[in-house]
Amino acid sequence: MKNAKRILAVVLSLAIAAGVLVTTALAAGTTMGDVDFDGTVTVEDALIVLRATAGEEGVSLTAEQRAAADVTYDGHVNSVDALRILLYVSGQISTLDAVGGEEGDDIIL
Ligand SMILES: [Ca+2]
Repeated sequence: MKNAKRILAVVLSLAIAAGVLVTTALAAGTTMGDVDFDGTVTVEDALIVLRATAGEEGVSLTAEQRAAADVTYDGHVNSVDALRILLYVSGQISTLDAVGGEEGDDIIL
């Protein structure tokens, strides 16, 4: 588990270093991935999910946030959801609406 957290931390750090701090607008009516409800899916949303699922003190998700954060649609919120949000923000996957990705996506989770 510690190794998984370390790997994810490295992935997130590299992604941020690569300049993926790009804001991606959501389709109308879609809020999946927008964990802080500011109207856009950003790296900040992924970091909130990661910090909460890593058990960082003082960081937790409300039921509404958990619903928005479960972008793998498995009923659980974990680091994979954070990673999927990050992949979406960085353009590696084209949607958070359905698991499996679409043709042309670089990575399919
Ligand atoms: Ca957001």
